[in-house]
Amino acid sequence: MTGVDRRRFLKLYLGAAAGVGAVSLAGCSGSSPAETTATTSPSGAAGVTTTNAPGVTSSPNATAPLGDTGTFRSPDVISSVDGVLEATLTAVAAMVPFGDGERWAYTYGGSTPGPTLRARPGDLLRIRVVNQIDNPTNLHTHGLHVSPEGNSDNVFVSIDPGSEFLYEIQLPDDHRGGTYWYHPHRHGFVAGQVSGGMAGMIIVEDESDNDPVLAAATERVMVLSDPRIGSDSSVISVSRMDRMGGRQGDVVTVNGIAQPMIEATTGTLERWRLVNASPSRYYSLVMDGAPLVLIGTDGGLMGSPVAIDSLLMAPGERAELLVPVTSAGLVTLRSRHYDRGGPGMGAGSSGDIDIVSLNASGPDSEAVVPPTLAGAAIPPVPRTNGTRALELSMGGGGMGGGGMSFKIDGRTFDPDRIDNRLTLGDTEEWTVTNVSEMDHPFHIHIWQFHVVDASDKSLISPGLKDTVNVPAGGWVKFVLDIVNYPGKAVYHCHILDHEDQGMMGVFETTA
Ligand SMILES: [Cu+2]
Repeated sequence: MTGVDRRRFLKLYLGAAAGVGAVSLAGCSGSSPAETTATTSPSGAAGVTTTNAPGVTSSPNATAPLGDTGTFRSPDVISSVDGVLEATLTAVAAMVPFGDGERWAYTYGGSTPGPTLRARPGDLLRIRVVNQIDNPTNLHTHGLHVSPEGNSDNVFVSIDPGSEFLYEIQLPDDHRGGTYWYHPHRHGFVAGQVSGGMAGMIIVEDESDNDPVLAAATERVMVLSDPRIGSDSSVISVSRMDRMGGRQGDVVTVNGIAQPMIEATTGTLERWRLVNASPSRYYSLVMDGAPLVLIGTDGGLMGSPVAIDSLLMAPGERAELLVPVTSAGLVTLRSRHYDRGGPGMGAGSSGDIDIVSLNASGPDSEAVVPPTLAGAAIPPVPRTNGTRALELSMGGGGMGGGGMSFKIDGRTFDPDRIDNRLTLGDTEEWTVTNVSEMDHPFHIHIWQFHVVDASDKSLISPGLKDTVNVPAGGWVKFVLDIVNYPGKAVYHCHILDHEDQGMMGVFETTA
């Protein structure tokens, strides 16, 4: 399979710098509400009756959600106070509300997603993780530029059932503002815990958030997940085929709610912070009823908003959107069919599904998307002094998938082996090639990078990234500035079933 037949993100409307510019988006209504599917009425399906027996492959949901639609709800927020963010994240299995009933989930303190953590550059995150589930866990602060050692963002920590661990994660004074997230990273248990519901957003606010347009916008946190729906822990049991393809859930949720509805008034701007916290599912996002305006990526805000017609979000990726609410009616963020390849028939495909809708009321009114965002800028691509090549591959297997292996540079993960040795102060261009038949999102800890070239040019991001899709049979080149933080950390495929099966490598950075 090649990238030729794929619809990809960042088909820029912007031919010229004028682009989105100071375009007034008043009256821009896109498709009519009649074209959108019924997102306001509950679907007839019961919310909690579909239980997956262990080992049974559930079909990707291309149809109505199992739960009824609900009102949009934000996760709880824990903010730093006087430079310190104090939080306790208790990993515990619980029944959580879903539709008219409940579903089983892994939670932080009874909630999925966990609380949103809001901090500022220079803050200390003091996060106590208490493990009350029956398998080991830990915590990764995905995207943060922090130390990977000790009790900082150290994925080699293991917190056994019944025990706890205190993380102290120091943000540097010059940390970029942006949308980051946290989730367990205990090798071998990651896909089950994240698919079960253990994830939450981290927002770092900096001066770029003081832009008057952004400051006046209504901010929404959107944690996209796709849980399997059931009444016990069998929902995190998966078949070999699920593990090969990467498990997909029964229903797509935003902050735990299927197809939530936002009520808004015309003349306002909405700022949506999205994270794809699904273990394997890709979202190919389009917007009906409003333009799709990208203002930020994994590594924070870009200097200029970019109008796009679709946005691919692989697992682990974040995006910030600005949604102008200009006329009464429905605005719907929808994910279209996307085929990420796979060893089995349709293992990695996702059908069309509505993600979240906004119901606007009021007279037609302007909502102006600014040409630039004050204080937001992407640093220039630094000059490189070295190159490095990595290869993603899948081997073995065959019919039924027994023994399929997931490798980087021909090896599966070994925490005691250093796969790449890096030197502080270097700037390298990495080429990650995918010789397998399915897409793999590549994620590196500690740093953000500049995607400078790719086999599919639509993957060249205008913003900083820590996770990038590497298409089946394709490649991606990025520039990595190896600044700060010696120590051992990892890069890996963010299809979490693949990571758990060893598609991960260790790098060590020294002075
Ligand atoms: Cu993968």
